Amino acid sequence: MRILDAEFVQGFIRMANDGWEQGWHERNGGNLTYRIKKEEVESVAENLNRNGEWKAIGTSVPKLAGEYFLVTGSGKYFRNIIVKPEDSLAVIELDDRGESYRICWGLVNGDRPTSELPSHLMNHEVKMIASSRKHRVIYHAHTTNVIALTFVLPLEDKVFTRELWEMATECPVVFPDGVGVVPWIVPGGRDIAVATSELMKKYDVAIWAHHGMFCSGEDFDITFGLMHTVEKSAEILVKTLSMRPDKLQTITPQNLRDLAKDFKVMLPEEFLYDK
Ligand code: 2HA
Ligand code: ZN
Repeated sequence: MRILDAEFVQGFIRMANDGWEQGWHERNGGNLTYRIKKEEVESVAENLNRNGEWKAIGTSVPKLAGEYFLVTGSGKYFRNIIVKPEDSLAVIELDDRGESYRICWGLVNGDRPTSELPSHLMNHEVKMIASSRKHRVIYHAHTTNVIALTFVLPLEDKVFTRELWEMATECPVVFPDGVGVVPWIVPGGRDIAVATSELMKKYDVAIWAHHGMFCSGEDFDITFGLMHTVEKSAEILVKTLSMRPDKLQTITPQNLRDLAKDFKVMLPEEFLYDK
């Protein structure tokens, strides 16, 4: 099969373009990676070159040894993915120790995978284990309203989780584990990768202060939907705070407990504190 006809490639391109249309990917902002299923790798095998040069990932992800990923390229613009995917994207293979990768397809103009490859792969490793191999998508976007909130709310998991849950009734159901917050750290390196993957053991969402968000999920719909839900909730909070700094009424901790019961989700009590 022609690789661009494969359903997982089409789904990846659609999700990337949806993110562009949301306004989350100015210039070369953001990155997306997908852990390809074995049968999907086999279905496009004739497109893959296995003679590329091995390059260091910059961190070690031994549990991901031998896995294949579809990834965005470093410096590539999300806006261009839909028109020139073979220039913007790559399929990479990891070596048998999870320390190096090689490009098997794409990046035809000789570029590198996303600058956030260490963060993506460390998050993939953590989420693959935590979800019994179900999670396959890691998405980083520059979501405007979440970023704005990182200037005015304390950078604490319990504050962001509770505020975002209160802003839309669907939120506690969509992200019942809450959200984690990473303080400002230089992007692209191992330090931010370690801090993010530590939070991802507990959450599917990590907010990077003054930068953006990381989301993890089983497929493109779930992961895009998660990013979209969190960012929409942040937008409502920004609007609310802009109208008046205190809320006249809100969804209370008891409302949240009642919601959890009916929707059969577990909301940790640590987020249901009295304010
Ligand atoms: O430019 O978003 O975090 C890509 C990024 C780096
Ligand atoms: Zn970024």
